Amino acid sequence: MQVYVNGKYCEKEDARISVFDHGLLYGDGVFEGIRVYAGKIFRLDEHLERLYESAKAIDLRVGQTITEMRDLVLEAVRRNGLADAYIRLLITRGVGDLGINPYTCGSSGLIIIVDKIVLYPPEMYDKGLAVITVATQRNLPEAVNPRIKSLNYLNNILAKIEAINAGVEEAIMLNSFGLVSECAGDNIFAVRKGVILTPSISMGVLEGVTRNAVIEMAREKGREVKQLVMTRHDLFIADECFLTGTAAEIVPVVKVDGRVIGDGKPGPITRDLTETYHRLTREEGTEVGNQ
Ligand code: PXG
Repeated sequence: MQVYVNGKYCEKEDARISVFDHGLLYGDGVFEGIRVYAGKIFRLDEHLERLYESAKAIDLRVGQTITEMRDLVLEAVRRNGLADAYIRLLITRGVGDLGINPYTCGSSGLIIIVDKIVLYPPEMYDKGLAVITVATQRNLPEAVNPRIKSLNYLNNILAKIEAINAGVEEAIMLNSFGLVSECAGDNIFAVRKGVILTPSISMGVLEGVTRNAVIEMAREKGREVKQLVMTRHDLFIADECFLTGTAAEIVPVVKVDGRVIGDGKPGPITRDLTETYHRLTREEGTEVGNQ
């Protein structure tokens, strides 16, 4: 594996950064998780756009233009020679003094990891997940806005800890009004009477690339999609529920806080969207090429 770290490629064991990088000291930075399917990068430009928007929001001045970043990502994938992979792209604030002042930092840091994708067990997709609502609230948009995909994931990690300790794999997080926002590492959807529902971005949600793809696919199929205010009640009475994310893709949810969703099995709309999503990820995308 060849990891790109601040201008150089190195072996995994040698992929290191300074302990004075504010990315490490304060979680001051932004990142993306991107998939490569059959030699094509899925929605690369959407991921890059979100990365640069996240950087902009925290006034992180990225040392590369978006076009240069695109070329660096393509080069990193090519070098690693994997047709199916997961790209972790990180921009850190860079090396600075020990104080939190980000403006003491020099140039931004850049790390590109291209690794084999660890697929979730097939049972998770066949049987569906049980999830719970956790006590840890999603960050206030007025604090660290969940729209920023920042290197500081403690809010999500605290939620994940609660879920794991309760014996389930994912946590539903509510915002400070007690409304459904998203899961620790995925967006959430419900289906009721054929209509697809998901919390609107203003509920304190990351605008997931997979979320956008699902909305687009569903509308192309002629389905109504609503982005709205959702409560736990909307999940309890849903016919279907599923989660979306780059790594997990589309995962059916069959139990929420002990309530069985629909008939307790992944629903037909979830299965249909999953099939279409698989086709989409294999058909579209930016060719990595081999030059
Ligand atoms: N919400 C949050 C909070 C996320 O972190 C998503 C939604 C889905 O977004 P995309 O663009 O991927 O459809 C994410 C992204 C993990 C892990 O190990 C998950 C994410 C990022 C990093 C690690 O579970 N999910």
